[in-house]
Order: sequence, then structure tokens, then C-alpha cells
Amino acid sequence: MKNVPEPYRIKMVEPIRLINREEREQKLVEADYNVFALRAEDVFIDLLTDSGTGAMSDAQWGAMMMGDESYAGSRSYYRLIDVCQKIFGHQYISPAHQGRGAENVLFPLLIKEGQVVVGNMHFDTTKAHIELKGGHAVNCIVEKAYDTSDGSPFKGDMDLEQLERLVKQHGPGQIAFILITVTCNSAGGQPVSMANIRAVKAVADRFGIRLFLDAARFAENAYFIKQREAGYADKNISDIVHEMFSYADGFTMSAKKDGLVNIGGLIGIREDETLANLVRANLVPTEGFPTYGGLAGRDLEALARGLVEVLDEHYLAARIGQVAYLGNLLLAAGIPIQQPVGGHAVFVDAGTFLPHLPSEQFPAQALTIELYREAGVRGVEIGSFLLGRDPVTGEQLVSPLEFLRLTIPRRTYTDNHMRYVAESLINIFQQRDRVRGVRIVEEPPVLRHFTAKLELIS
Ligand code: P70
Repeated sequence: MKNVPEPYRIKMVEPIRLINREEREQKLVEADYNVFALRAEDVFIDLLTDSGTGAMSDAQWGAMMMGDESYAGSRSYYRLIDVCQKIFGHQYISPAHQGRGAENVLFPLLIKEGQVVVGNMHFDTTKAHIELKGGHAVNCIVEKAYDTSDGSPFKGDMDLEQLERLVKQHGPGQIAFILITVTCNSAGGQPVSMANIRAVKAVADRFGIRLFLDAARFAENAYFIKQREAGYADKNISDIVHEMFSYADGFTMSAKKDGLVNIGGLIGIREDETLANLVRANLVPTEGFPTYGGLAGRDLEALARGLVEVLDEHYLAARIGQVAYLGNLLLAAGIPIQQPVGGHAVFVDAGTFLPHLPSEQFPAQALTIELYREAGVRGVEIGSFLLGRDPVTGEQLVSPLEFLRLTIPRRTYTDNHMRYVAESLINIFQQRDRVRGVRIVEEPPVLRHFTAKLELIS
């Protein structure tokens, strides 16, 4: 890809600082080796997540001053609905405070006890919400997603044969809905092709099953379609987005990613008015009155603006180009990562990076800890530590992939920061046999990775 400079310049800066190695060592002990427990001010470069951590534009900050804070019927709400209807082509749009708020409202309306939700690869909070509503979350992604060295363009695609098999095995009536996550976060920010979305829709229609999108990174997915899929090179991003959403009966969205805001979520329903009314009814006791959905009027304004800005192809080229830049620096040094580089993060294959650590010693968590110790950089583990235990047997599950995710916030860091991150990881790579594994000493029953306590194995 040719180098694309960012189509913006920096107007405001926020200082960050690197505390010394001894202090970092101390902070790790105080955090029980869980980087979620670190104070952000003790982190130099924060690649924990791209969720709500990006920079807003001057136009977004300006729009925030225009927020209508009315409890019901706010002008800002109508502005957001108008923008969303145009971009996504879905008739019914509801705001929510973030992605899991949207899931919490929509999923109980779709899932009956014991039903299955088939997805390409469910994100962890999504899986948790499906399970909390009595459903089973089943992954059905193409096999090559698990081969980190396979450079295929659409490793987020669903496996169509397996999908049909699953539908026949459980019976269509037992499938609550199909959920395609774009881009597929858990597989490394890998895109889903338009052809695949279309084909999944055809299967869904044939069996009378509904198709939803988990659309947190919809614009990045559209950009990959434009770059990689035959027939889309000359289409603009808006048209591609419109087509992607035209196959879906509805969507949930964490707007903290491609909404380019610090907080927010959405629920979209294409045309089912009955379902849309139920969504609105469910919003009231959970997220709030349907015209604010857990957000302030100013948040609705910022989101309405962010959803337009994210469709700018020059922005997307710079954004995805920066993630690829970091990935390529690591690849050039021989560091194993999920290839091709995804949209929002570089996923380092920690299982291959640290071959001396078995999965029960959480190699990706060990590498996450080491990177903070080495450089004050905070990544996040996406592997067996995050996966957790079998809900029935309580046994530790083994993740097919052990990733350290270096998640790049949008419009926030420079390529110089990326070089620093790469150099730090390369330093560790050169003495990787010294990295020690970890064990869990305390954990909560669900979504344990956020709050569990760990210790180093001597
Ligand atoms: C991330 C965050 C959230 C998310 C998502 C998809 C595809 C729904 C949601 C929930 C969560 C996270 C992970 C590790 C560290 C910090 C935060 N993804 N669907 O970074 O949305 O967070 O708004 O409730 O990726 O991947 P929300």
C-alpha cells in the first residue's frame, strides 16, 4: 500500500510519560500482573483497546456544544437518526450507551433458552451476553483464520458449509439468529467479504433465520472490501457500507470504535417494526428513554458527526495504513503476527513467540506483562486467559490462538510511537526465552480477564 499521510493535523496534545523500569516493576506487582488494574497515567503508550480511546475532530467537539439535553425528543437524537438511516439504510435506529448495552437490549428479544447463535467469531462480551440470555454462542469461521501465516484477504468470513451443517444439525428453529462481526475482532480484526455476507444471507433466508451484524468496525471492513474484493475498487465507502447493511435484518454497534466517539452504541432494525417497538420498550428500563439511550445529547451530536467522518477514504487509508506499518515493522524482524494485518490492531502470535510456555501458563498474558515491564506499553491478552473456563465443567479452555493484541486508538498516536512499540517488542524477541509464564490466583466467574489476579511462575 502506498504511504497515505493523515488527512488532518494536530490541534491539541495530551502529555504522556514513561516512568522508569523499577517503578513499572512495582506497578505490575500492585496490579497483580493484570494490566487492566494499572493506572493509565503509569502507561506510556496505551494499546489496550481502540474502544472509546480515539481523538475526536474539531467538528465533533464543536457539535458537542450544540447538544440538546432534552430528556425526550431531543434535536440531537433526530440528527443522529437521520444520519444513521442514510448511512445504514435501516429504518429503526436506537442509541445505547455502548455495544454491550445494545446487546443487552436486543438479545433477550431474539434468544430463547437453549437456542444457538452462530457467528463468525463472537467477541467475548457478546458471547457473555448470549450466554446470560440462555443461548449458546457457536463460532463458525473459515479454517484459515486459525493459521496466522495464511495471508488470505478475508479471514473473517464464515465457513458456509459448516454453517449449513450447524443449521441442519440443530434445526433452523433452534438457531436464534446468525451474527457476523465486521471486522472480526477475535480473529485479528480480519475483514468479511461482501460475497460472504451475501452468501450467509442466502443461507439465512433459505432456512428462515435472521441475520444481524456486530458492526463495531463497519467502516474498516468496508475499506478492506474496496481494497481487496473484485468489483469494489471503484465504489465509494458509503455505497459499500450501504450494501453490507442491506443484507442484515438489524445490527448492534459499539460506536466507540468506528463511531469515532468516546462513548456510545447503536441498535438498528432494517424493517421489522414489531421488533423495533420491542427494542424501544426494552430500552426504557435499561439504557434509558429511547431518544437518549444512556447518552447525553452532546454524545449523540458527536456520534452523528463521527459516523460521517469515518467514511472518508483518506482517513481509512491512513488509519489502516498505520496499523499495517506497525505490523510490517514486526514482520521484518521475524516476529510472528496474524497475517494479513487487521484493521484495528496487530495481533502478535504469542504461542509461537514464546514456544517454551504452554497455554496453561498464558503465554500472551506473559508477553503483555513483559511489554509493559520493558517499555511501558500496554497491550491486551486475547487468548486462553480471556477465553476462561467451560461454563459446565469449570475446566480451563484452550484457545486455538494465543494473541497479544496491540490495539491502535484512532487518530491518537504517531508513526514514531509505532516505531517505539516495534523496537520494544523486538528487544523482547531477542531474549524471549527469559519471559516467564503466569498463573491465576483469584478470578471472578464471568469475564474474568478484566479483574483476575495473577502471579509469575518462578
Ligand atoms: C475491544 C472492545 C468491544 C466490542 C467488540 C465487538 C466486535 C461488541 C463489543 C462490545 C472491548 C475491550 C477488550 C479489551 C480491552 C478493553 C476493551 N470491544 N462487539 O477492545 O462493545 O465495549 O462498547 O460494550 O469489539 O475489542 P462495548
